Amino acid sequence: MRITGARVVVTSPGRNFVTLKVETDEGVYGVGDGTLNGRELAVASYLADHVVPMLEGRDPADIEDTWQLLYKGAYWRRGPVTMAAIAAVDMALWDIKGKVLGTPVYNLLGGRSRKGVLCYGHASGRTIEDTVEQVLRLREEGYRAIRAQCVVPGIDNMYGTPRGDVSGQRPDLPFVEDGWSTEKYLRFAPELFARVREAVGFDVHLLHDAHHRLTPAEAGWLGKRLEDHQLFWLEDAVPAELQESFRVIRQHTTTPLAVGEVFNSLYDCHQLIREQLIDYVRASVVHAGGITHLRKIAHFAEPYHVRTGCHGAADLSPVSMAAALHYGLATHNAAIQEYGHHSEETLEVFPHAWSFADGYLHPGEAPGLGVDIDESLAAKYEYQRGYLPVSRREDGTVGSW
Ligand code: CS2
Ligand code: MG
Repeated sequence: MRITGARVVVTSPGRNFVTLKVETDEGVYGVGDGTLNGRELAVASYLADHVVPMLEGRDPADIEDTWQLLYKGAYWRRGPVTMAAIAAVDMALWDIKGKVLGTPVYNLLGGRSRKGVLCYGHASGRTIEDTVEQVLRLREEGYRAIRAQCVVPGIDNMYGTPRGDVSGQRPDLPFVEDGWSTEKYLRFAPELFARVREAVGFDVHLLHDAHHRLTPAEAGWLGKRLEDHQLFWLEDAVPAELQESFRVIRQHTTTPLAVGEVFNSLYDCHQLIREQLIDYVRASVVHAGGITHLRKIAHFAEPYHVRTGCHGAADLSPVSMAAALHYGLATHNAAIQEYGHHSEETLEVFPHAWSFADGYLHPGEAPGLGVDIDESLAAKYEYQRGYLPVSRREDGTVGSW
């Protein structure tokens, strides 16, 4: 079997997705996700203009060799664009391999390690009462793990809360500017979790995303005050470019730490793992080089008691979700999968075999990844340039959104 070509499909059913379709001379094709929120066309061009010509004529069965060729052959290694492009190829080749062998990809990764992939839903309220209500609703829907986020009184628009009036939207900017106050947030977060725990008890895992906004000392302070609420994890407490900064957090708190949805290779987290500075790596199949590389991160992490909890917000496509669930079902130290809900039109564009039941996600038994893209439907949703918001503190200083 030989690869005859590959097509990049950019579609925007509510938000932009980049999908790679790798075709072969025996009619079998595979799909992969290359979506990089806010920079989608960079990956689309990287694939179409630079990667696809390298694939033509190759044997799609040679997944590891193709990965190494695209990684080392680029000379300029790593980075979010490169690794998302490699990921798209990698997912597509695993999809083809499963289809050719007539088996779901998880069977090619060692088979089932669990009955289903524990997942977490999103409760995002405007008030604490609103957030509590959403947590209780999600528990009723069967979720065993729930992330709780809430608007902090006095902060206009912020990450993880329902977008009301985009008060940060300035006519002269293509992106929204959110507000931020660490002081107000630190005073508020412990109260949020006291109220949520009081309402939901301890039978449900609670998670929280600080979204890169604290210093290590602030994160240590917050983690200590959350310990009695037994969070499953406190995510992205601190930007992790300086991996050693997590030593400060670890000195102050035993609240489990998760980081890394922005990581795109093992090199971004090997110190965090080696020094056991974190409990969960958040790297995803689309941003960290595909199933092939994500497994290497997981296998490196396993002896250090570090598990994975893959990013899975709605800006990662259903193709990513499918690949993540095959990875998650088979990988011993895959602990939990984020389950961001896609729009109805997105789910129609990407027919899939994966499903949710009783707090777990299942990849399904279809050969390959069990997901596809309906290209005629995809063509109805033109690309629309979009930006992630930017965060500014009360004095106007740019922060981490
Ligand atoms: C968030 C994401 O789900 C999460 O943990 O950090 O929603 C993140 O903001 C987006 O994926 C960025 O594109
Ligand atoms: Mg996050």
